[in-house]
Amino acid sequence: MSNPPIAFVIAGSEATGGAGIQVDLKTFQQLGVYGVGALSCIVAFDPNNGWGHRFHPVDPELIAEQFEAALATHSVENMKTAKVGMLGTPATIEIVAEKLAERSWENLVLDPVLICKGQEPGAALDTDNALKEKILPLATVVTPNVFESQSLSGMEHIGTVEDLEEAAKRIGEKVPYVLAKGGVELPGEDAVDVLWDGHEITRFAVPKVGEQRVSGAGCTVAAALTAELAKGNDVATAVHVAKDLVTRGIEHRVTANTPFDTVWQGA
Ligand code: PXL
Repeated sequence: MSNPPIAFVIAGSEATGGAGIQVDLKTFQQLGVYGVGALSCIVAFDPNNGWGHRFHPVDPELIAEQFEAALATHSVENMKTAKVGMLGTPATIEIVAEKLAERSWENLVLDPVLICKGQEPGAALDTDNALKEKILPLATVVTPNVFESQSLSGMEHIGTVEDLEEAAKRIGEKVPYVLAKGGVELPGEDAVDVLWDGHEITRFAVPKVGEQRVSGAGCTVAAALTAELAKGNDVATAVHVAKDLVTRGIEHRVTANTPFDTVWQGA
């Protein structure tokens, strides 16, 4: 008997099930990948206050202990792929950068969670800057949404797919592969994501499933991409699988009392 492919994730817990490590592990499982994970923070939405974020970082020492456990359990040959989700504070970023650097990862997918839906942009500039400085250089693939693409590329405005492509190329000066996720944010009939591989742009377009944003779509795409890389697929193939899975998951979305429906990874 051989082991299934294994992927490691460091991410936050988001208790409603619509984002964070809950999404990552469900997505891994759906794609036949054994998930291993450490918690960076805990986010508890406040239903009595507009579902605002109540954010609680995990102590850096406890983050280090989780890395110690996970990395001792699965050797380098068996666990070569990692995903980085929400980190949340400069102290968290510092310890995560240090611990990630202890292993040489074949694939390191960074979902650069700068803000979550509902948070104020620019609320945590020091965190954004630490992420760019310490984690971005470790990534082999980065998966920014439109807002994050703007921030990472330094572009003033991204209003079209062409703008998103330009942003992906600029971010690509720092990371080998950039999957910039347009989702439903850009005008047009299709939800378009663009992949820059250092040489060329590939567009991944599927008809939008309604105009409403769905929570967890970005997390799901990045997690599915991670899972497919852990299986040994190349980045372009992995993006195809990720787009298929998230589109199906949005078509079969989970409705809830929260302002956003969420993706059903098991669809
Ligand atoms: O969708 C971004 C995100 C990622 N991770 C956690 C979150 C959120 C947004 O709410 O809470 C833990």
